[in-house]
Amino acid sequence: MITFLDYGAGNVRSVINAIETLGEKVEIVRAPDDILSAEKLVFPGVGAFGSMMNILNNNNYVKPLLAYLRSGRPFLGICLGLQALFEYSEEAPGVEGLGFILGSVKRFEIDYSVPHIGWNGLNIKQPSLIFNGLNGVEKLYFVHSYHVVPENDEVVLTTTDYGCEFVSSIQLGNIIATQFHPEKSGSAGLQILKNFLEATGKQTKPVRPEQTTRLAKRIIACLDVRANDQGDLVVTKGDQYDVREKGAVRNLGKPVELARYYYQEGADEITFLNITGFRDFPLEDMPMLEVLKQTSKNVFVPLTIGGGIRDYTDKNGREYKALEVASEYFRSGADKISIGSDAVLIVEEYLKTGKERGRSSIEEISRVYGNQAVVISIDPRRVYVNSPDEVEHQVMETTISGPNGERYCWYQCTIKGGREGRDLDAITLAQVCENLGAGEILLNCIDRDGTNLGFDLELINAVAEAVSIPVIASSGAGGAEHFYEVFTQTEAESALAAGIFHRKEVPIGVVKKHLTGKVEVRL
Ligand code: 1PR
Repeated sequence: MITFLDYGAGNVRSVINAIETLGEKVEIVRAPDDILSAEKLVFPGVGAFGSMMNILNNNNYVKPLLAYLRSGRPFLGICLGLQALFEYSEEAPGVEGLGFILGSVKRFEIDYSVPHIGWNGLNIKQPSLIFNGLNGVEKLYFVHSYHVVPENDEVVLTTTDYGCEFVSSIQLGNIIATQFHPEKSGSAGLQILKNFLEATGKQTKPVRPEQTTRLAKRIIACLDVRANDQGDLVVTKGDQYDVREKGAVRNLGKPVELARYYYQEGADEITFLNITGFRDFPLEDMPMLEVLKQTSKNVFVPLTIGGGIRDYTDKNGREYKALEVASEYFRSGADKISIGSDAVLIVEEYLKTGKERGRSSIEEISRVYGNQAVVISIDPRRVYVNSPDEVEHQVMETTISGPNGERYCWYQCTIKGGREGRDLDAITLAQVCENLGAGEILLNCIDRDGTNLGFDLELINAVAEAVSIPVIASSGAGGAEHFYEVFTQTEAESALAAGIFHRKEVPIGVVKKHLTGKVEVRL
């Protein structure tokens, strides 16, 4: 029996799913005494340090947690469950951590994109039973902007390199805590969890040949989902966002089955976009929540969900906040949510008033769940102009001339799935969203979507240079060479494709094979 500390934020369902897949029963902590009587405690933390400590304090969990840790019984902390063990965090000045381990939690001060999102390796510093069955070259999934800095090196179990060498897990007797997410790290992560749960293996220290670890470029499979004319939820795919063929919605398969298939094929992440979310409210459109619940049962890589994340008033006049919608998605198994149309409206309002209201969906969701959980999905379209002075937007020179020989263009933001163009450019949108708390940009391109012509490198470079959060390149992949192109000619951290995967033209394995030896990937 595993006792599970769910303090109510972020996606803990995947951890439960992973533990149950490994044949263990999970009991959730309902009262402080449940912690004291636990035999094995798992504490997965997702979200923000300040709100986590508030909840632990309000529930009177701090004292029993410290008593449990001092008892020396097995403990596994994940992500914030590691950071909570320390004295304080720069993320929440003035808020005390558990202080079980001397040291603090610091924000990354590096030239790389922050948050550190993706699959990275481990420099193993001491033997541990959690490494049984691993060969040391595995990559694990990280998503965080802060890292722990222990005062005493003896607790360091692994380090990882990302602009600096940071502590990626600690071990103190039976207490193990990781910055990476084993439950989101495919088979390697499941092996680590299994080793912890069984606790029978010997202490091992696999040796990795390379000197430093490297973050892999991520390959993401995207599933655009909507109900077809018969009312069934299907994966569809548009050509420049038009998903109808001979009048009917294109049906490329069932969302849960396809997601499983891509996980087995080696996708580093899976994104679901509820493409009619702008008109159907997700909390009324329950099938999408069910898709997430079913998928997260046996897909152990990160899941992002987008579509319809905004404030909403239903027919009976009940008001819902975007935060409630996001919370429901997280509870159903999402690791990140993506905001499309609402982000455009938020930025327009911000530019008009020049003020951060603190109450937009981006701000509220990132405050509770952390920046890393908030992705902004941009649906831009090229607009050609003859000179940069023609419009008050961030205009760029382009090598792909317009229909009348124009040498300049700007990227117009759209809402409602590309149906409505707005007076806002994609670069400004990305910059403002980063300031408001977004952690990642999903950069689509309507002109390239479904064309197989390759990613719009000019757009990706312009946005990636304008922000310091990671950018996911999307739209237009037609072959493995396009992934090589986007990873070597732009700063994109990951690349997303839909059509070539759904039509089985280029399997994910072929893309990774093509990149191996040239671009760092997770094999
Ligand atoms: O506006 O917050 O409700 O979110 C709606 C979400 O649905 C947005 O993220 C928006 O991008 C997406 N969406 C809306 N309509 C469509 C459509 O296609 N008609 N799909 C749509 C966007 C674009 C990509 C696609 C890539 C790769 N899909 O995600 O998967 O372009 O395609 P490719 O590899 O085949 O070229 P909100």
